[in-house]
Amino acid sequence: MKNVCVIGLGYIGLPTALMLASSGVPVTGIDYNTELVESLNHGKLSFEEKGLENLYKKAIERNIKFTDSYTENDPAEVYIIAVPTPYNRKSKKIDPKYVISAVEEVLKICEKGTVITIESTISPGTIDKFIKPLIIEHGFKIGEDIHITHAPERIIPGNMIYELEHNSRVIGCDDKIIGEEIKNIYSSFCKGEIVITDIRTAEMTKVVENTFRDINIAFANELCKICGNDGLDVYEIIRIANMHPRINILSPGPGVGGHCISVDPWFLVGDYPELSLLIHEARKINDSMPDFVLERLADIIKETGIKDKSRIGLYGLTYKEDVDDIRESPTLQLLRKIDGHLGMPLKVYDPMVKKNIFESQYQDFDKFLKDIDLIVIMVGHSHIKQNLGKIKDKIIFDTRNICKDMKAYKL
Ligand code: SAJ
Repeated sequence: MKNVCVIGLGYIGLPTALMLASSGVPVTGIDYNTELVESLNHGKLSFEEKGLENLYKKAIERNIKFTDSYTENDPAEVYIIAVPTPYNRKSKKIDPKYVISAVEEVLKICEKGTVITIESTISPGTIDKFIKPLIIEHGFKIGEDIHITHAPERIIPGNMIYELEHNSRVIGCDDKIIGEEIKNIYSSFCKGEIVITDIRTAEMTKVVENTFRDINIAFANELCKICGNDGLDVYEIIRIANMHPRINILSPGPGVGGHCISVDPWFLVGDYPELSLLIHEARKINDSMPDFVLERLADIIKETGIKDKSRIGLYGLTYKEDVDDIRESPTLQLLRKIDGHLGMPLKVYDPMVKKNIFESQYQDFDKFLKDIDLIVIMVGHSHIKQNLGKIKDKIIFDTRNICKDMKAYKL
């Protein structure tokens, strides 16, 4: 089996490295964050995910190594890059700086025949536009000295380990033989079908998948506004519509967060502004949801006659249920907007977030409940579903439709 090095030990790189190692592939994980590497070397994982601890133990038994140095080990034959790919908020285009610097580090140490596989989501054309010229600039011949492939990740936080094993995948390559070699490596753990195609198709496919989901959620959010305007129950309407064999509408919510769905569609808007009208509109609808929550909240405050606004609490800081990732979360988006609306910080609590980010953040659920009269459920963690009895005397604003048989205001 080829020696593999996974660069970037975050939400995607770490589970991928552990999965490869526990399936018998010799793996080194590299991250420039020395603290992260140290904690991984001391058995401390950097985020919570179902099954991750077990996988880590297996990978350690199989001698996975973690380091912050590219030169500490012998060069690998395959480098899998799983670093963040943010977008430029102004131009809406991808900012490939992390991928570029990871590739540059590899180019400094790699040997002839090395394969670089990019797992990070990238906008269509990124490899042709940024990565190939970089390789040539460094004096390598693509297809001879260095091979480049794209194997975008598809796993969903909250069910990553299962999906790593069972989802199908795509590998984009210039050379089918190299594609087969990379497929062999992923086949060590992936039971799903692995399709080999060209690089641009793989790049576009990944972005299209996340854009599809963003548009579907935007449709649900727009329906929510339309139905609410007429006093109709959007959840019941979606439930019935979804009984149709060809309809699958997603759920309205307080916004779209995370580092994927709320980012990747912008790549298409940035690169094809005149052609991506629906995609752009969907992004705007989803980005409008935290404001919509605030408008609804203002109505509820009026209707219930709440005088003391400091007794309002937001439940949930993460971008979705049962994960500890707060990146781009609807609650953070909302808190950024709140000044003009309520004029004071809301109390916040999230059982998954152990670090205090806000002054008004609680770590004790009961204490949080004692200090509030109105609870806004921003995230439907299992924790709140199991504790609905504790909030039954509060005024509830449920943006996730988890309070089925209790009195609660909905979006
Ligand atoms: N959301 C809704 N309503 C829904 C579903 C989701 O409001 O019906 C919200 C969530 O609360 C969250 C956001 O959308 O704020 C995104 O959550 P998600 O669960 O839809 O997706 P992610 O970002 O956790 O993972 C997605 C997945 N992509 C698809 O399902 C097409 C995953 O497979 C990708 O690997 C991941 O993006 C990624 O890294 O690209």
